[in-house]
Amino acid sequence: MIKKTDNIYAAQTDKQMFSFDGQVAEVFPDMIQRSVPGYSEILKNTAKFAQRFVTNDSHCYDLGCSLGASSLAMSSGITATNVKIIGIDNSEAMLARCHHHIDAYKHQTKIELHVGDILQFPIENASMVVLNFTLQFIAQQQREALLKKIYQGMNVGGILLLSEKVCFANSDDNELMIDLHHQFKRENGYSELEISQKRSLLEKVLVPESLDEHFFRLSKLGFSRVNCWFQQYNFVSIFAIK
Ligand code: GEK
Repeated sequence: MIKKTDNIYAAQTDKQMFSFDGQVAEVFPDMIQRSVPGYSEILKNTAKFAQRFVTNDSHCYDLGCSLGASSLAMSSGITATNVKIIGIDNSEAMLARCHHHIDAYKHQTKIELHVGDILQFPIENASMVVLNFTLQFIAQQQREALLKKIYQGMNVGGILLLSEKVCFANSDDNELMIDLHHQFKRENGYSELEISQKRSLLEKVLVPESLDEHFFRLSKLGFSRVNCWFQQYNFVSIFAIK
C-alpha cells in the first residue's frame, strides 16, 4: 500500500476544526506514524496482548478503528478459534479506506467493520477491547459511561488496551513533554507552521487527561488490574484487566 505524505497543514489553513475527513483519511498512516511516538511499538504489542488474552468463541473490539491497524494487529496475534474482530468508526471516509486496507492484508481472524458511534454500539462477549488513541476524542463527560459499557461487555479475564495522549499535573513536566513531542514531530519532517496549526486545531477536539485520572476511573469501574505498560513523553498505553 502506498503511503501518501501528510502535508495538510503545510500551508496556512482557514480550517476552524480538526475532523477525520477524506483529506485526513487519505494521509492517515503517514500522519499517525510521524505524530504519535510509539505508535508502531503499541501495534506490535497489541498482537502480543491478543495472543495472551483472546479466548475461543469471543469478540474483540477496535473502537475508533480508523484504517484498521489495531484490528490487523490483533488478528496477527490471535491463536484462539472462532473469534470475531469488530471495528467501529464514525468517519465514513475512514471506514471506506479501512475496507480496502483490511482486504489488502492477509488476516486469519474475521474482521467485521461498522460505521457508527462507539458511544451507541453494543459490546458483548469481549475478551479484548482496543481504544487506540480514541477515548481522547470523546467528550470528557461521556468517557465514564463508555468505559462502563465496555467493562460490562467484557468477559472476566478480558483485557482493555487504552492508549492516550496524557497531561501532567506539574506544569513544567507538562511543558517538557509537549516540547519533546514537538521535537519528535520536527525530526519527522513537520515544520513549525504545521506543528502549531495542528496543535491549535486539535486543542478543540482532543482533551487529554492525566494517568492518575485514567487509573482512578478504570479502578472505580471495577477493573481488577490497571497499569501503564508503555510511555514515550505524553503518549501512554494502559492495560486494564477485568
Ligand atoms: C489506530 N485506533 O490506528 N465513534 C466512532 N469513532 C470515533 C468517535 C466516535 N464517537 N470519535 C472519534 N472516532 C486507530 C487510530 S484515531 C487517533 C484512532 C488519532 C474515531 C475517528 O473517526 C478516528 O478515526 C479515530 O476515532 C481516532 O489504531 O488520529 O490520533
